[in-house]
Amino acid sequence: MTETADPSLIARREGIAGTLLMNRPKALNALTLEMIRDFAAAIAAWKDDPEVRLVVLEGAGGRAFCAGGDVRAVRASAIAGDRAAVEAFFAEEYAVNTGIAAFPKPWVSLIDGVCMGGGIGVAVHNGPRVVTEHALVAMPETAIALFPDVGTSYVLPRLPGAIGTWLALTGARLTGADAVHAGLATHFVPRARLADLRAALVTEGAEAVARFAEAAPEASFAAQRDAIDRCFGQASVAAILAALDAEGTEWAAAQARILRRMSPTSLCVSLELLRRGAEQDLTACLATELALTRVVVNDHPDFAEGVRSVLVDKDGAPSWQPARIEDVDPAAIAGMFGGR
Ligand code: QUE
Repeated sequence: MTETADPSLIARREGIAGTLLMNRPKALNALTLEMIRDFAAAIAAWKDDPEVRLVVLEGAGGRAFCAGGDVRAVRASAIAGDRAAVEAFFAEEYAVNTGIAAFPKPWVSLIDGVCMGGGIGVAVHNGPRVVTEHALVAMPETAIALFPDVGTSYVLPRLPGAIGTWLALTGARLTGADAVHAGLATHFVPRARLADLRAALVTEGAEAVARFAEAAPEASFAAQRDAIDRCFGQASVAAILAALDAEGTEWAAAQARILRRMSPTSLCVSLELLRRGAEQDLTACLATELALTRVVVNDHPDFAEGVRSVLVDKDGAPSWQPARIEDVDPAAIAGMFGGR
């Protein structure tokens, strides 16, 4: 493992646990390639070590578990034409997702703050996944013209009804309780109890989670569950927008306005990816995602533009190509999936 004065992933042995602290608090613990390599090293070191009975994963700084991947750095590599750097980032990140899914012991994520994209990827493929009332869980990729990756193209189609499609296309922000009801998290524990839970985990093991868990408050989207399925269960982005218009509610109008701000290409790629993901295992989903990163990140202008508008210039005014959902060419989307 990389040893520096202020490591971005702090791996320790505490009691019967291996503990991992994502430690880039100013960047909401967004994953760098260095952190991803340290994850891979910890997984390799601990998976067959009988003294490590579980892993406890958390984020430093009190505001975030993990905001995603270091997409600013990925954008810089793409703009520089450094395809090898782009490939290394996603290939190694997705290999870590695979390693976590195959990790033969509990992989306990303590999600007490922002958890988006790549942060979901280092938690969702194993468990338990504990959220607090300060968790904020989202898949915001369509805002930066990426797509639901890190194996979420396997996970999202398996959530109840059309919740996964709704999350992926709109980037809807879930509370901790929402994440439990959606199936992304497994247990709700108030922040005030989290330090005691952590102490119990490293002495007793993952069984301690059940003792600290409380009933999650009602989902904020409970009143919209049927509308989510009616609208986001449609076969195309155009049909989803038509169904939202037909609802005639303030909620549906707000969802349509959100979709109209996202990259039109990304909406179409993401919907197709989720439909395919419903039929594939995790390994196949990650392979499809990796192939997609090559064209979406290197060859399409929307990714660099989306990261610019959300994270670099923060002007919230991306210029998409094409700009309108109606102008996305279905053959271009099929081409991004290799024409298959
Ligand atoms: C979509 C994303 C990411 C995002 C916003 C999106 C993402 C990511 C971050 C992020 C946020 C705050 C930081 C940071 C990164 O935001 O992957 O370094 O300080 O890492 O709309 O996919």
